[in-house]
Amino acid sequence: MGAKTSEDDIPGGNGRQSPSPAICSTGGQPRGTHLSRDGDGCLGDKGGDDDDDDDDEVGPGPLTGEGGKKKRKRKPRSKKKKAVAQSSPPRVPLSDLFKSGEYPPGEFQEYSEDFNLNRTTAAEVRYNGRKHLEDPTFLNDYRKAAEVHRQVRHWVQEHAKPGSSVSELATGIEDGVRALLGNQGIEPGDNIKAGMGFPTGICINHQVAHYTPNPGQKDVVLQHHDTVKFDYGVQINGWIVDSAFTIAFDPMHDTLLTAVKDATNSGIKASGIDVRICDVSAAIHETMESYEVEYGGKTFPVKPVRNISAHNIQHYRIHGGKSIPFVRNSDQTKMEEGEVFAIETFGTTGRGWLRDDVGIYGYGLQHDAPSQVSLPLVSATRLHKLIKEQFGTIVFCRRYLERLGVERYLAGLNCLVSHGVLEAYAPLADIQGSYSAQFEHTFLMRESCKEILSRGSDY
Ligand SMILES: [Co+2]
Repeated sequence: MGAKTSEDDIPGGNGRQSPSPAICSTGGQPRGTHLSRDGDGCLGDKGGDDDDDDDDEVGPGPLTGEGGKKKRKRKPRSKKKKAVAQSSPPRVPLSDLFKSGEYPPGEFQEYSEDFNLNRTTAAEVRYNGRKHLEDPTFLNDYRKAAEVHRQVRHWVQEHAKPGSSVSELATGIEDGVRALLGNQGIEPGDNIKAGMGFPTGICINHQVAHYTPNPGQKDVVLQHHDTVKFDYGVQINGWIVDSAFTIAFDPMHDTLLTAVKDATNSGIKASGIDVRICDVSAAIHETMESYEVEYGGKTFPVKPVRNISAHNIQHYRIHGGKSIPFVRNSDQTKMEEGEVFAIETFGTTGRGWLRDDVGIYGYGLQHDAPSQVSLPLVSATRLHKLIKEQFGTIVFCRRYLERLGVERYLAGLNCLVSHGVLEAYAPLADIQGSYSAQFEHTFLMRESCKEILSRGSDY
């Protein structure tokens, strides 16, 4: 999820016409199990069931021949069938796949310079902001959230096709995340323990960020020529993995996707302890503008989007207050040890400037809003209580309210927005006819290295 960096007052909607009513049979029944690819970690040395008697069942094939003798000596199989691989759609809780309770680390990336020599922030200030690092469960939980993200997106990447319904993909992602976390998020407090980090974003072509299907809307169906950006978050105990990728069915988009993926990786590479934001932005900008794309015999520069940014992540706060634009700037703010960053970039063939599209993406409690407010509507007061119990400051969408059985919430939501309790987020779009792409990773600035938690073999 991107941080919008500046206001835009160009009026008017920009709604995408959905080509036809959703007639789509995708998203159906489980197709049986599949083995995860490299990086997904299902069967890695830390994965699988390494805690008990039948480790040797997790092998390349059934035991035959001389293995038979050994087989007889084994304890009887447990009656409950063991899951050793993720299902499709993904429904096997990660706790069943990683019996040791230890989750695979992300990619370790060294800092390019030893910035430890010239720290500028007082040690005590840094320490106070990084107490989470002392929590022994912090890193493992964060890795688990990243593994959930990887396994769910594996399903998306195999499953999303021309003809797929956007709302089925969104609920497919959310059902997958909740199943893998082993938490359906229904009882008060459950969503706060673990769940979606923010509304699932599925943005097509000129829609750049913050579109999610809303109840009652006409469904959108993916087309062959689309670029589709999937941006979703997985959180455990308030630490959110924010990661996004773009898929396209038509190879004409290959260069656009490569450019943006490269720009994101340049931003991650440039990041480090005491590195200035302007230097990360410059690296992103330089990479992005080194590409051009060709559509229909015409050449376009890949423009970085100017009014949305990468960002740091704080506890239960998707946008932690630091913003990293994709264009050159003079921001001297430094990245610091212990911080979590979501480095994302967006490239577009349009103007590189987003305006609010029609509709609403989601809502989030203002993190500094008072917990008691006097509101003119009883329904708003009730809704406020429910939001605090169910989501806290996690950004949510209307679908997340409806699955909790909340009804007739619109007046209450509007009241909470107008009283400054809730912030509403609009979908963001470039000009009609343009194409855009996004890639995003979450990483932790550890003392000795960056750990790119959400890295996978896919991106
Ligand atoms: Co983000």
